[in-house]
Amino acid sequence: MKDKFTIPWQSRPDGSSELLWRFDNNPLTGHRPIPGVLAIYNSAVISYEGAFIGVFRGDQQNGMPTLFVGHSDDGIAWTFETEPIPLQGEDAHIGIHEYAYDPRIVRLDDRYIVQWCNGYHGPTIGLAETHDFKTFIPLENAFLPYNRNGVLFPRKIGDNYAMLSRPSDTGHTPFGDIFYSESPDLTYWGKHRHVMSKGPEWWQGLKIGPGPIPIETSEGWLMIYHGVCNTCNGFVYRMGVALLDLDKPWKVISSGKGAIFGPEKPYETTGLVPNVTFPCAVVQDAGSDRIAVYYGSADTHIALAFGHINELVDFALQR
Ligand code: BMA
Repeated sequence: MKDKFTIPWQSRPDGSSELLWRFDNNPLTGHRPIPGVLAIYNSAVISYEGAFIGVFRGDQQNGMPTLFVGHSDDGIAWTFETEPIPLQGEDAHIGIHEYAYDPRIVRLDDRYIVQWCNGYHGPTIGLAETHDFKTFIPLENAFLPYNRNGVLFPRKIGDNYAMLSRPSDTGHTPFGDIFYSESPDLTYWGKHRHVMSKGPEWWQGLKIGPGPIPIETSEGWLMIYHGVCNTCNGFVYRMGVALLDLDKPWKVISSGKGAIFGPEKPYETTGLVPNVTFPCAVVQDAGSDRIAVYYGSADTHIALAFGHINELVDFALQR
């Protein structure tokens, strides 16, 4: 697998017309992946020094989620550090992380920025900077509570850093649209714009939230996102795609009709929270439009799916 591509990859199975297809050795992680951690899922992975590194959501024995670094040569077999990432800042308020979950990672210039849902009197967006995945410098929380799914763009838009997010509540948030914000310095955020509303399609009728770091294409920013519907048996999390304007990313060029992926396999329909497929990271092959999507399944596992950027763009453009 590693000889041919720079990412984990399997071709689309014969006879399949799926836009995203599953790795046939899913899931990548199981119950109690490291001592004192019940499950690792909804996590961020990035190519790093010829291999892969990640910041992983680990739900600890006491139920509180926090962040762990993981390493992998092939993006499939992972070794996790057993001590959580220390996230202490000099300012006591920056040091408050009642919990930390659903991380994303982006490379910006020569540094890596981790974004996650940070517990600071309710959920908001925590940020930290690292150069080596050993020392992490926490930055200011990006927004007031309550907010989840902070997802940075991989470059400045004009002169500013830019981030998607989903304002929320203190609980399981039975509502939610995607918003856009800008910052000159990753500290002060403004220029808040509405991007996309939940619905009208039923699969995303309750709420939506940005997923992996948006992918820049000639047609626009490809945004893979999660869409949630409410059923008599609880929330169901699926994935959709939309294209955002390259210069004004709060403008939706087009969004695909229908979900592209959802819970089907036992590791997606059964777990701590059934029926969840929650994308947090994409790695892209250096020489092609192939991508590997890392998603959390059933709030219990990390799983992998594969696709082609060009096909997802076509789907988003409904062509
Ligand atoms: C959301 C987040 C995700 C989780 C999902 C389903 O609100 O907490 O981390 O995967 O609910 O439980």
